[in-house]
Amino acid sequence: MSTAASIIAELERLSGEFAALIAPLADEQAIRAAQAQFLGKKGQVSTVMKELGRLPPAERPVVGEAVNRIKGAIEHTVAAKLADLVARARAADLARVVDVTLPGRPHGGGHLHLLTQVRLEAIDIFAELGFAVAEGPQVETDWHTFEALAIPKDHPARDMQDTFYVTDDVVLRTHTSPVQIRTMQAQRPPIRIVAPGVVYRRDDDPTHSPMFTQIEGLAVDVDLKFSDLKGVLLHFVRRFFRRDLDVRFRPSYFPFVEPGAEVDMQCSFCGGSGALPTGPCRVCKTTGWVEIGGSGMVDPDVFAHVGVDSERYTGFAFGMGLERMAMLRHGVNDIKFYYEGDLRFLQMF
Ligand code: 2NL
Repeated sequence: MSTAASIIAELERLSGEFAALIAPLADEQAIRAAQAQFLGKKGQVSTVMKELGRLPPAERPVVGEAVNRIKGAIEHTVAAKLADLVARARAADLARVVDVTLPGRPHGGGHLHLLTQVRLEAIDIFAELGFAVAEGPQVETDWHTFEALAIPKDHPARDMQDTFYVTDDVVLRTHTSPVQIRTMQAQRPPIRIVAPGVVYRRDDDPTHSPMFTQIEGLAVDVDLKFSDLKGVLLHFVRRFFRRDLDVRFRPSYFPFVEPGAEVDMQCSFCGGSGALPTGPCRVCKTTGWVEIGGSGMVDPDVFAHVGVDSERYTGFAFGMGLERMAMLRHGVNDIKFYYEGDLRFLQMF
């Protein structure tokens, strides 16, 4: 049978037990666990308090007071202990010797992606010749992408094989030509623009990616001739490759130009000789020439679609793949390297 005195004595004993238990503890979790063991709902102090109900009412206040005192003491001990932990951690931090004169750990500086470098450089080179940059949406209407460029319904470029269709009338642009179409609709000649940007085609192999970067140029003015086109591309090649490489034009068909030509330049690997000190040049397959894009004089049908008077104006246009330009200049041999984000590749340039 418990008495008020025996309950108080038991509480005092628990208080002492708690003090002994907590003294050596040095981490917050263990201290909180000890607190729960004594003060929690099923803790030892709670168990003793159940005896309280069996005491004569007159004796309860004395015991209640003792319970509160001991609970308060335990809580105070816990708070003091935790404050001590924080203070010790802070003191340890301050005591640590830090030599602020040590050199920092070097981390490689970041830089622009190779394709970005090449794009900006190409823009700069065309800017020297008076070309401004034009941009437009990557999700385009069928009309701006194909119809306005005189690409007939049965042309291979419209085949589902090549084009990502969003709806029947909306596509992911397969070239940046819709940017030139929009520019000709928005402003009168003279026009000199380059349209750089990503384009999308349903292609995927070591030299083709479903998304790649193009730069297209367009000039519209009175008296523009094929020789102006040649001069622009020759200037570009020599500046971009920093060598007096030659360019040549092979007659070819693009629906939006007439005449049209594929553009070759002398191979930047072997300098046009077809041979390297180590053997035959594999980049140009010993021909000394590599293809870099397409070009031509703007077809009057295209001018008609955008309201340019083809009796008064002529124009030339060209398009190149920037991945290919960077491949030729830096020897990148798989288009995937551009998009994988592998640091071993990124840090090379
Ligand atoms: C290629 C072919 C080319 C054009 C792009 C063009 C744009 C307008 C009007 C006429 Cl708005 N032409 N662009 C012309 C010929 C060729 O690029 O194989 N690019 C990688």
